[in-house]
Amino acid sequence: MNAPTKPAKASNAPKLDRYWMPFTANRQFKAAPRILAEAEGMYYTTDDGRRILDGTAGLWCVNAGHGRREIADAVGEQLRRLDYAPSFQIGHPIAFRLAEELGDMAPGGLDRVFFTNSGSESVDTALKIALAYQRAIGQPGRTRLIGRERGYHGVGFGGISVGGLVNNRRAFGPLLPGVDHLRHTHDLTVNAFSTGLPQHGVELAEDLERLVALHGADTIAAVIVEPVAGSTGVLLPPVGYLERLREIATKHGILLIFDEVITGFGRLGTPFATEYFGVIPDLVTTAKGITNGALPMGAVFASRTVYDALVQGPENAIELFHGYTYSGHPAACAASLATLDIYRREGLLTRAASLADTWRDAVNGLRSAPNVIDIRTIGLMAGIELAPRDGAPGGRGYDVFVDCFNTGLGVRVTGDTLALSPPLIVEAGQIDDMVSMLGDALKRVA
Ligand code: PXG
Ligand code: PLP
Repeated sequence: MNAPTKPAKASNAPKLDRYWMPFTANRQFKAAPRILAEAEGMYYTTDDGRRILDGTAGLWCVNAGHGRREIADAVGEQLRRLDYAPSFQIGHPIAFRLAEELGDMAPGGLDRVFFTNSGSESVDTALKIALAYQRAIGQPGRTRLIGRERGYHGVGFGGISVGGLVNNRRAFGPLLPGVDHLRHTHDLTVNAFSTGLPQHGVELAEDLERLVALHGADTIAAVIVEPVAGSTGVLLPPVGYLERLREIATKHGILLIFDEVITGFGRLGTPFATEYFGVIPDLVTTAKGITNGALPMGAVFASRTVYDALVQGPENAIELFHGYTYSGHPAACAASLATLDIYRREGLLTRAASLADTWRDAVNGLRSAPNVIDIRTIGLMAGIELAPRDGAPGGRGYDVFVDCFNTGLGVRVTGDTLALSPPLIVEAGQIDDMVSMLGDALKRVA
């Protein structure tokens, strides 16, 4: 009898063609995939067993580091006790408990909490609340929404309308009507290599006055900005800029929305950017770090003024015709409560403050690396901007990203700007590792 021929080694590798990947060059990726299989602490492990130092907390969300058992256990327990319950005209305890806890730590005392499932949903929710609020206070003509160039507010129609990234907008038609944009504040001719907030650009807040003059304040419901713009390449607000936006918005009865989907939950060294800058908006959008990235969830924080204006009228009338099937999902609430517990126990919401100087100095060690034209840091966040290649913007940034991935470091790239935003548990030695790996990659990539 012939010995059976050895079967070809079975491959566990999944087929790649059916999954339409988000924000990905699908064909390029599938020709040379990068697959993460496991994660623990500060590291991912790839499907071929390589360790990758997570320089970006996943996508800016895994603030307490990977593989936190407390979160997994809380979610498992919750799913076994109450897997799902509707939140329309019915409640379940854990959503109230979470709102209570979030309210205690609310940015600027905005302690009324609306649950969503992502940053994009938080943004759409906040924009709708702003419109409904203006109507509720007898200003129904205020339907205009103001965003900012280079802003990223997720991918819902509301978010891309007020957003300011052309690639995210141009394929999708006319978007929401009645939207206008402030100019962005990024100007390397005057602000390159600033340490701390950029000194120049406070006058760009006067753009809001310009739009008021153009459209009339009585047509404008709200203005939304990221206190620090993340996705577009870590753009810090010029000194005095957010304060001035607040003043102008208040003067004209315009609600100010801070999109804290990235800056929320400790990224800057305060629980929210609202505290970092000492500027209190009317609405704050969050997501990502609210569950340490373990389950999808977002929350909008509203001031009592906004809430009270809307939650009135006949007691049997629904006050806000808005909500998601999974608003306040029990498992997401459990993940969030366990996450907040870790943040508190380990002091993570302020840890970035104690590391910010170390971080700034370490990342600024890359100043003289090839092609670096600016470095921006705040809290545990950094943008390293590279000169674009002639005629091929984005190419150099992408090549550095791939080189880093192949040599063991996870970075984000947007255009030719690399972003770093490690889990808030990062140690000084790991910061050095990140900078040295990135420095080596910059030397290799022409
Ligand atoms: N607002 C802001 C300020 C964000 O950064 C969103 C809204 C949308 O959140 P969701 O959960 O719908 O994605 C975001 C998301 C990157 C990157 O690499 C950033 C985000 C998402 C994915 C990638 O910069 N930010
Ligand atoms: N589409 C249909 C047909 C639905 O019934 C629903 C919710 O009931 C939605 C979309 C919205 O889904 P979600 O509440 O998960 O955002």
